[in-house]
Amino acid sequence: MQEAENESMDENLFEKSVLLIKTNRTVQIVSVLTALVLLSIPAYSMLSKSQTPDDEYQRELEYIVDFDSGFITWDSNSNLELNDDEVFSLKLSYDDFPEDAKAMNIVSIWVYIEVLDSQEDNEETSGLGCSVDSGEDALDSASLFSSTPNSQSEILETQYGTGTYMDLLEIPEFTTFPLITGYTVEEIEEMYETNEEDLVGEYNFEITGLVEAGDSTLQCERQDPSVTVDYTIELLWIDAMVMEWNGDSPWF
Ligand SMILES: [Ca+2]
Ligand SMILES: [Ca+2]
Repeated sequence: MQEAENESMDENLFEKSVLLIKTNRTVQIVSVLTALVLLSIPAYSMLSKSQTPDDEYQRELEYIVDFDSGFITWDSNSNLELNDDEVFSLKLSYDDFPEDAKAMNIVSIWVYIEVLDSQEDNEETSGLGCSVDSGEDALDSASLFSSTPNSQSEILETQYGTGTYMDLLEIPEFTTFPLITGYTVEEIEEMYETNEEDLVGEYNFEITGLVEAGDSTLQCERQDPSVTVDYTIELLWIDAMVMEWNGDSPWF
């Protein structure tokens, strides 16, 4: 009889609680919030787990970067003969990269020209007085215009030889360099890698011959038909190796 009474009381209490929840707005809100908090505990745990990957601890460490690097020839000509003001134009694209270059991390282009006439000019002389006084060669020149897909361009001019690097990767700068800290190894490696979309586009190279004949002398005419240029276009690749700094590098 006592048990039946207790069961009856429990049922009444339960019904009253449900009724209270149904009728009391404050209790409803508190119940909903409690449920949300309970539901969000596993969700929050999963979220915080995904935001702290296994390599997160690497940000606390210090690193140094060492590089392997090398050049792959893209185009060259050691005997490009140009008349005065003649322009040799070369339009290339990423598709024209050598196959082995496409597999490497290309970070820069090295362009070089050399005026071969500065060693042995091909000036011609004609006239009766040439055997007495033929005059002297005048140095020829060549100019080089280069542009890359990342809107870099440069003009060089030389009587001998000159070259330039056209960077395709913005080399990262660290205030703590040569030590690097605050990043994971993967993040540092990515900073030293050129994205393929930064390589796609037009690469233009124009070499202009600037021919100069020496002054003619009495009864000896001087003429210079051409200038011969040697040019080389090389692709510079790097492979960055990120190593944890252990305090005994030979660099210091
Ligand atoms: Ca000359
Ligand atoms: Ca010449």
